[in-house]
Amino acid sequence: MEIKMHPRGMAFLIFCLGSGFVSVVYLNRGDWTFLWMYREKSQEIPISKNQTEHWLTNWFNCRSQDTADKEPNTLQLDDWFHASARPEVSTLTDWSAPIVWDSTFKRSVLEDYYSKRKVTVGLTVFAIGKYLDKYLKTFLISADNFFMVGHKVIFYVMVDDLSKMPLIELGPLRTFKVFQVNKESRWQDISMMRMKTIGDLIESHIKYEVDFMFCMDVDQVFQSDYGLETLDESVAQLQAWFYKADKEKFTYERDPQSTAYIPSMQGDYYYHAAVFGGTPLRVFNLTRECYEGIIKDKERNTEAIWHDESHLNKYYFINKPTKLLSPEYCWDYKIGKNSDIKNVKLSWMPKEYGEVRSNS
Ligand code: 5GW
Ligand code: MN
Repeated sequence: MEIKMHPRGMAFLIFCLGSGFVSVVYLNRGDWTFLWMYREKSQEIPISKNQTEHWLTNWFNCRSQDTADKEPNTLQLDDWFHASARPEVSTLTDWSAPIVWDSTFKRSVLEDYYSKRKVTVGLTVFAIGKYLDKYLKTFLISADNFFMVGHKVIFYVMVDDLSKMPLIELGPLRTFKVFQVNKESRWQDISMMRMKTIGDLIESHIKYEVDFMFCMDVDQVFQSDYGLETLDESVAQLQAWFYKADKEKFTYERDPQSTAYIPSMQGDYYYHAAVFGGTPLRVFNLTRECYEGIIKDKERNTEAIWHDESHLNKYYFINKPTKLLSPEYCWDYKIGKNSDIKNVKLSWMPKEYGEVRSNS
């Protein structure tokens, strides 16, 4: 028996059990892992000590590469993010979270990092009542074309009528899972109950299936690549109409009776509830906190001014997001020409409230 300390600090215990096979036991971060490596009996070439070492080193390097590949957060901000690439806009929050604008990221570095890790990204979307007829097909076709191209994606689609699910053919690496949900009678509740349903879905499916996820409104359309640069622990979207506004203009909930209350002159940004994301765990925490806030408000007979969005803003005020997306990631063309907006990745569909909200 030989005991070797690997330069990386792992202890190798090598048992040579006859000439038939070699068994390696190694200590990896406190877990004992047993690996049996068989050497073909027919191979009569004797393996010298040096050869064994060489082979083991190669094997170890592959293994440690493999293990490193599964460790999150080994990519440093400087590796992929150029904060100074867009000097005319703000690219860092005061808690040092990147604000991702077009051309602030090195796509090849991100592709290399996440391809090795074989990430799967989830995307939840609700299409209830007239929103199902009007928006879902366009949303899904555009997401198929532009959302995380080249990576595994699962679309979680919540509808109130399964028979109306548009049967579109998705590209490779994409699948959808369709769920039937009840239609709430009040429209405010359709929007707010998404927080409850998303949390339940994370527990039942999403946490087992994806590494990162987004939750989006259906009344939007992808316009160009919406990629790996958007992935992080906790991701918030800057609301297009407010990204340059002063704090006191933000439409936060200002009534102290509501759990979503943010006092005037406080807050960081006004975030858009049409897009939020992160790891399943972080999104789960967000949806549960928002849902609890919504329920407490109902018990107090109050309702926040912008419903789930007010609660989302309160949540991100308390729990700072680790990444922000510029308004290029959820742009409203109605705002008109704006030189900050270089490349729109997702845009609002025209609001035809008279049509889609009637009888809903
Ligand atoms: C209906 C009437 C008023 C408000 C919302 C709805 C509604 C929302 C609906 O009837 N069906 C539906 O599926 N929704 C989901 O909630 C859609 O995914 C929609 O994108 C999301 C948020 O509602 P929006 O898009 O009308 O909200 P805003 O903030 O974009 O105006
Ligand atoms: Mn919307």
